[in-house]
Amino acid sequence: MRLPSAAQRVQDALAALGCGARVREMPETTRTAGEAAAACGCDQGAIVKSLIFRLAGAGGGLLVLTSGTNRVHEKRLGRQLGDRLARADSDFVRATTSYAIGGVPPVGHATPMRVIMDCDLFDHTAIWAAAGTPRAVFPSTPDELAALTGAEVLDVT
Ligand code: 5CA
Repeated sequence: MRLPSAAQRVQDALAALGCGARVREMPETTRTAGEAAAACGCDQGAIVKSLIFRLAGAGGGLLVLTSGTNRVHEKRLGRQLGDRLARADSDFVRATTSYAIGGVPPVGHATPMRVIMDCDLFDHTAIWAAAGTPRAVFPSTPDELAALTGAEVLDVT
């Protein structure tokens, strides 16, 4: 089956990283973590939210991979990183990742970014992340995702 070009770019990025995961286009929307959990038939906590923040001090983006049921404590995470996290608007997200909000994947971005991963994702054996479009996802495991992204694992809540 042919993938939309944004999802194919994620599939290509995974392959280039030596990862055999297969991107799937779901029949239903996976735009939000709740919708993605319903479509994948998994716990919402096993959905990976790929969130982009702006580093107010250093400039540039920060990718935070968060469990689908968690909220990032921006002040606390900023303190841990020695910077201040600002909300990224949709233009910033598109410019830094080359994907639109709702389909931002954890890999294959336009700009390499520092990556933080929520330690709560390690409570799940199988996890699902967005793959470029609001209907595309790919399966992974916490260890694999951390290796693929070079993430630093932290408590982000
Ligand atoms: N495909 C799903 C699940 S894999 C997904 O991408 N979920 S998500 O949570 O990672 O992406 C939506 C996130 O984008 C929201 O949690 C929110 O942090 C962010 N977002 C949504 N609307 C905006 C907006 N207008 N500006 C900035 N960020 C936004």
